[in-house]
Amino acid sequence: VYLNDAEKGLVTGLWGKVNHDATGAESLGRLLIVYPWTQRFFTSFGDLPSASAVMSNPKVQDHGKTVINTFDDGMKHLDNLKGTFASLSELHCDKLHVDPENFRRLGNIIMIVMSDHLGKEFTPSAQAAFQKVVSGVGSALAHKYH
Ligand code: HNI
Repeated sequence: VYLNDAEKGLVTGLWGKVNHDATGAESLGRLLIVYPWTQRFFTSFGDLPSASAVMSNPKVQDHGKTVINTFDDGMKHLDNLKGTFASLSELHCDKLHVDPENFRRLGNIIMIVMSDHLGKEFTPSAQAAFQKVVSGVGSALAHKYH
């Protein structure tokens, strides 16, 4: 994705202000609640009978952290997202069979969670810059699909 210097500054500045682990855990939990059919990928997480059970599930939280740490890696390689996520794209396609639409869903949820955490600081310009990042990560993860 192409971000100009102002957008890069905006994105990295705000990303530095949010708690990454909390953002990852909350985002994955919300994905599983808002799009409940995504739970079928995560049978190893055990029973997820209610929204509060999802949000407090330690495996959901752990995996959310794993995902967001990788996302963080992407933030450091905005000029080469496709290369950075190439093998993860293969994994999600060939082994995990995750519909790539879910990358877009999760990206949008990450933005909602950031907006909640940052409040007014998450300005329209910040949202625009972040939308490029999450869309870029989503496309990179979908890139090796066949
Ligand atoms: Ni995803 C495993 C990164 C979105 C389903 N995923 C991983 C791992 C990383 C990762 C890292 C661990 C790989 C390994 O063990 O080698 N996933 C990411 C990133 C995004 C993402 C960066 C988007 C920003 N994954 C999604 C989505 C789904 C998803 C949207 C499904 C809805 N991922 C999985 C599943 C696994 C997984 C399923 C295997 C989990 C397990 O260990 O059983």
